[in-house]
Amino acid sequence: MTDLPVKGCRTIELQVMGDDRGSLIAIESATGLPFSIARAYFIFATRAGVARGFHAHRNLRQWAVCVSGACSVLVEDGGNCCTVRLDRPSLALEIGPMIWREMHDFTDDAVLLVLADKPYTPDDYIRERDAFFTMTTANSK
Ligand code: T46
Repeated sequence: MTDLPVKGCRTIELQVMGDDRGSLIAIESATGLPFSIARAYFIFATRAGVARGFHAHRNLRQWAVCVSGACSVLVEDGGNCCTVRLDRPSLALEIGPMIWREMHDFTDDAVLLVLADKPYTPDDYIRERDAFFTMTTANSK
């Protein structure tokens, strides 16, 4: 696991179990997932040049894995920012609460699998960047 300069975010190298039939990766608490999965979704067929996200969550933890192809994820905590290129199925990105995220540079074959610790809750989204920064600044005082 590698902590990122952004609070509550880290990358995790997942163990690949391979044999002469191919490869398999398991994600569960025993392999480092720090929450119970309440929801899984995946993003695919993203059109060329399209970026997604542009929001934060008040109270959500997620792991994102690009199980096919590649995409980039920008994460920002209100002070620090970094971009992770998810380019292999063995690399997971953990995104904690109160993190602004933007996903971009999807390859044609990208499938971004996301595991979340809560059900879909529209009220949990912070979609205005200025409001996000106001909230993170207030929390850091
Ligand atoms: C996130 C990033 C990484 C649902 O009905 N249920 C769901 O669980 C989700 C995630 C979405 N939706 C609906 C809501 C919208 O009508 O699917 C549509 C697309 O969702 P959204 O525009 O929020 O997608 P992204 O790619 O901007 O963001 C998603 C997640 O919403 C978000 O939580 O962290 O992926």
